[in-house]
Amino acid sequence: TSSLSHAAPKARANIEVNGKTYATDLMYNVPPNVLASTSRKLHLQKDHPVYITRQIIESKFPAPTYKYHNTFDPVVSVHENFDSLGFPPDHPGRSRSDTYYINKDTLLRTHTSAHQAQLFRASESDGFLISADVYRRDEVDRSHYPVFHQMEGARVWDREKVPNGDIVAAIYEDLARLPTHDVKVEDDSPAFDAERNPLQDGHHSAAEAEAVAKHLKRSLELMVVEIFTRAKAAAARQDPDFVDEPLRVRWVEAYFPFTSPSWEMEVYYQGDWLEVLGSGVVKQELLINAGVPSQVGWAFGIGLERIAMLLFQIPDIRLFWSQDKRFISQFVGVSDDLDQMKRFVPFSKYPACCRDVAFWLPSTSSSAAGGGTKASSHDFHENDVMEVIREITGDTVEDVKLVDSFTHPGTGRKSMCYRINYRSLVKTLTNRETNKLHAEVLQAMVERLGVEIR
Ligand code: FA5
Ligand code: MG
Repeated sequence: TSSLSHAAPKARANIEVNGKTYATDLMYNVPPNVLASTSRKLHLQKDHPVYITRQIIESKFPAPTYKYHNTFDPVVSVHENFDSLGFPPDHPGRSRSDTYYINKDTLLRTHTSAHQAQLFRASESDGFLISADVYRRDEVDRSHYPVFHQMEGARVWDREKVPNGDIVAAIYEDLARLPTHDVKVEDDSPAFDAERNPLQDGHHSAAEAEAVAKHLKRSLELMVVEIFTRAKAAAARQDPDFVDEPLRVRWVEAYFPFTSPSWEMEVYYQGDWLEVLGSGVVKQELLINAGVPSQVGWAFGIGLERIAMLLFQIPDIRLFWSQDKRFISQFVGVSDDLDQMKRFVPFSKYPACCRDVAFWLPSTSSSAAGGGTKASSHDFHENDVMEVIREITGDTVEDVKLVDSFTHPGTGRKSMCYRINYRSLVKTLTNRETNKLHAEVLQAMVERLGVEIR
């Protein structure tokens, strides 16, 4: 892990992803460890928990109504990832501090929604599911990793194909074909919100949007009930005395540029509400732009690791990337027989070693009105710190937290202090190893971020 070069992601003329070559430019910001993840495809690796989770969710969205797409390439255009979905030009998600760019027009998809437009246009089925790896510059902790997996789902009805053009009747008929469940679902969110989540006036009647919402919510509730039923069975298989808490689910209003109205589903888990997915009524502009203006429908996007962590009680997201037999061997055979599924039994947790890094941000002097100079640090972004740490330490850091920040009253310079929690998943780190890694982190932060260690 300590042999990685300190150099910033090299501006290379060309890079290769899954056998295809792409030209880079000044926007390029993909570190080698992230680029290497593009070949892993955990969702296609039989018996991997991400694969098993995909399998279970797919079982609740059956073919041929839903068509599955699991091999879309992670390299997409800025247009597909953002423009086609109605992201405004100044949306923060577009920035280089949040998104991995290959070049100014091309990036590693940040979500599976990047493929919505192409599938609406293809219009091969009433519904689809897309599972894929997605990429985001983000913080370092037990539930965040720069690569994770999402599943996108969508279902449409066509005004020109349903009997009498009656979308509402057609949706309620399909709804009546879905099973019911007896889980208590809290849903206080208003049907519409005038500002954030208006009815798409001129495109849908309120009754149509509400029918779509009902079908969406029931479909996803059935999915989460299946997950929790299987999770409880897995726990009981290991521990006959296992007592299950009743599943609690709630819908909360949300905002996405490509759906209205929109909701997130949250599940009560270990004392807290956990967001598992985003969803909503598809914005009609997307369907119009895809050449299918007579269709109406819903879409959702779910985090597969987040569901897999609930399903198997996997405590740390880094484990998904582990090639350690002690991890992999626990899931062997499950893909072929889901009724064999057991909870993950953590192997020993190795001790943690904390080190702090305190530094002054670079001061970019600019002439102040009075002729003096004032420090400013507008270029600093926390994700840059996170990425340097990940690149130098590999998967050896469990989390990184900001513990202090202040601005010097005299010089106006800003100081930050981060606490890095070193803990390997596979061995006990010696003090010497930790010190060596930490020294490399400090050096890389000075070289790459221009900070001054305090
Ligand atoms: C989206 O990505 C939207 N594309 C979802 C969507 C699709 C909405 C279709 C409407 C219609 P969001 O950024 O909230 O939304 O991510 C969706 C889910 O991905 C989250 O609920 C969570 O389960 C998972 N997720 C998000 N960020 C991370 C992360 N850093 N690590 C692991 N899982 C994550
Ligand atoms: Mg979200």
